[in-house]
Amino acid sequence: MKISNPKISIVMGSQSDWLTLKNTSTVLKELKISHEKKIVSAHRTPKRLYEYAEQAYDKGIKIIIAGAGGAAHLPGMIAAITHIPVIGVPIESKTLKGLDSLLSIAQMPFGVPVGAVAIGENGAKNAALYAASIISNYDSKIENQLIKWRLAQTKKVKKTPK
Ligand code: RP5
Repeated sequence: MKISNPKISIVMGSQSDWLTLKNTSTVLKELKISHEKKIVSAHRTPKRLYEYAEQAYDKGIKIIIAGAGGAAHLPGMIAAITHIPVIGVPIESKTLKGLDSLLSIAQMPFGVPVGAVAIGENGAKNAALYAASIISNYDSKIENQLIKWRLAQTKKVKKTPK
């Protein structure tokens, strides 16, 4: 996987989020989309957060997929600093099962949008597919990969249950 010029950046608030976000990386690899992976905590590493978000555009990043749990302000803070589209993945938290993460990510006030996907693994996988759909608008190689991926998924669905 070539990561010298990644189109997508996967960023997470903690190492513990990787268990979920590695599913995003897996789907992006299936689609042959170059991506980088970073840990940036909005509250534990605020300077790193600013640097990361400020530099993303100049690095050529087209979409940021940001996963965070609990008071999940990472995606919103990144979206506040850069105009690159941010897809937020709510991590399933221990105490509130990720409802806290989902609401923190989805309830952005007017002016700074974050696209929210489902809580946990499904959301992490869909974030990759959604990002691929957006990039497909101007990248025919990725569009072809996405169409192939979707066809393979359709073929896997049996007509009758076993
Ligand atoms: C958030 O706090 C992270 O996104 C993570 O989901 C949650 C818990 O972090 P750890 O205590 O596991 O590092 O910032």
